[in-house]
Amino acid sequence: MFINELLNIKYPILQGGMAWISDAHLAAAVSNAGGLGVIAAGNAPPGWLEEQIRTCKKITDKPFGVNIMLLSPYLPEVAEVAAREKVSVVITGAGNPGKYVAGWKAAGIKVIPVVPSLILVKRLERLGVDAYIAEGGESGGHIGEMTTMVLVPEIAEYTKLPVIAAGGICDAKTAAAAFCLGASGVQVGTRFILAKECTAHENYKQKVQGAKDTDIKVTGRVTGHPVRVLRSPLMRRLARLEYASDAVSRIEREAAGSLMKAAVHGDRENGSFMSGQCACRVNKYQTAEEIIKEIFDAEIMKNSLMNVKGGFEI
Ligand code: TUI
Repeated sequence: MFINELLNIKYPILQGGMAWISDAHLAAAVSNAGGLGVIAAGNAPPGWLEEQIRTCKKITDKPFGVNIMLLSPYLPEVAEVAAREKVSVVITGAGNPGKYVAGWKAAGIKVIPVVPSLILVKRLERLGVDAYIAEGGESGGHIGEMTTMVLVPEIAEYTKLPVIAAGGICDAKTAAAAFCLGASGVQVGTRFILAKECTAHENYKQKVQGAKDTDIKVTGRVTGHPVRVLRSPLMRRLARLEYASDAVSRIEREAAGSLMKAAVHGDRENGSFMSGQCACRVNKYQTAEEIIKEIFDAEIMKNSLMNVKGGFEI
């Protein structure tokens, strides 16, 4: 099954949940354009999430999702807000969502965990999740070790559930490749940072637009939470700290709040500009609708959707 059928949307595309970047405005624009828009809860308090969900419901009558970041200090409370507000879909990231799945399912919510490896799929298979997002390390932010090219077919060959490919997907050719790898849908993050409806600070957008491949780095490997970011003064400080004897605590202290500084305040010195590798290929400011149409109207996508298991015509 393709995920547009599962999620009751027109195109098999999800917008990546990007903390401090994907709010109600971006999510509603993506949903109104026929994809699945996603509000990212990140580290935000439950009141913020509730307000965003209510705003999104006012701007769109289409399904949308909430991304729950499992390292959030407000995890129990934001998990409860998503259930109470009965959003269509909960996507989880940065951990094992095991103990929350039953509660969301009981609220009639579809649950789609991000999985960085097959081992997590094996643990989740019996819990009744609806699909997986196989997210390769080409993605922005917190990443696993595997590449999209290997992870997507590995998971698609193992599970009967739909697999959504993420990491490195930003246009028709990369999306078509994902369907060829066995995906039933794609998740696109970085490209939506340049969506006109995205409220991220202009400095963030400019950094994504101007990024060269050599500007895209991974920091924080020693902390156990590697994070892909764009080159910046903060990134250089964090990279140097990796060699300090008390690296973990110093990196965590220096990085705390830095994503908000970048996305909300556009702080070029102290901000963390998380981004996927495809930033070097993303440079057009477009509406969410233009982005989605450009991907799915391309001839290569039409061919790929028709040729892949039980294909369909958009
Ligand atoms: O979660 C993301 N991307 C993120 S979260 C984030 S906020 C943050 N900032 C600094 C440090 C940590 C988080 C920024 N970007 N993507 C989904 C994702 N999930 N990537 C990797 C994973 C993941 C990792 C381990 C999912 C499950 C997992 O399970 C481990 C286990 O417990 O089995």
